[in-house]
Amino acid sequence: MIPKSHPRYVSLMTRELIVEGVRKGITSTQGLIAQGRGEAFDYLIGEKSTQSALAAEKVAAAQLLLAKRPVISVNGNVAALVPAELIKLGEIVNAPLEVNLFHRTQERVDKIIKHLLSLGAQNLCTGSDALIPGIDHERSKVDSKGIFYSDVVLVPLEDGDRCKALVGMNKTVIAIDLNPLSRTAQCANVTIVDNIIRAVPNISKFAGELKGLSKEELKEIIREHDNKETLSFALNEMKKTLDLL
Ligand code: PTJ
Repeated sequence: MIPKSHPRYVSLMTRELIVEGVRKGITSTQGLIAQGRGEAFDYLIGEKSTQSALAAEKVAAAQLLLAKRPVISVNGNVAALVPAELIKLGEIVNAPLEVNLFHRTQERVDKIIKHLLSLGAQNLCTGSDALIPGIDHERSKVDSKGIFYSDVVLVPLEDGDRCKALVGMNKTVIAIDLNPLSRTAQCANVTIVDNIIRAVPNISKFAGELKGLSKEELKEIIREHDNKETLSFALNEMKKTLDLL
């Protein structure tokens, strides 16, 4: 039992969610390592949403609202950490959730789908009848009416070649990744360098606020965004934390 008074309560409870995800068969054991890597980067941004993260989260909300066929990709880590929050975001921006795993087993896909349904998810893409070209591993398997057909995809938390392949398919990719140097972070159209536990509620909040804007106003928010600049701001924010030590 972790007491609420513990100075690292939130971080420790987040870790517990991942451990619980592994116990339930939702999260891969490799997911534990991914979480540890994320924690290290989270330390470097002060475990809070930085200015550049908030700006990227607003752009992500605008992209999702403007999309014709947005999809939210779900893996074993995010299914353990923010399932209800992803369902809520999907409802706000009218995007289905699609389970897409790197360490894919049909058993784990089914368990994650069941988990999302038990939390009230109503809009799910569950097929795996299409392949993302250029990927030689299991993450290439997608739903022909979901990720394959989408124009904007939110890919939380992965370090792989799928992001590049999706960009190659002319999709707009929004990545959430605490590591600004990862391949996914570097090749996404919009990179949010923030912890998923803060990023998803922030995107939902911005989407709620921006919902009344016109298409032109949303496009203007997107036009002002420069992802290279966002990544360099994120690295600078990390450097500032180190300089303070
Ligand atoms: O469930 P699966 O089989 O699809 O596997 C999911 C993982 C995450 C295990 C798989 O995609 C993987 O191995 O990812 P990597 O290569 O470890 O990359 C994960 C990235 O997410 C790293 O850059 C981490 O810094 C980052 N990360 C980890 N935890 C968080 C995070 N970013 C945001 N919020 C987090 N909580």
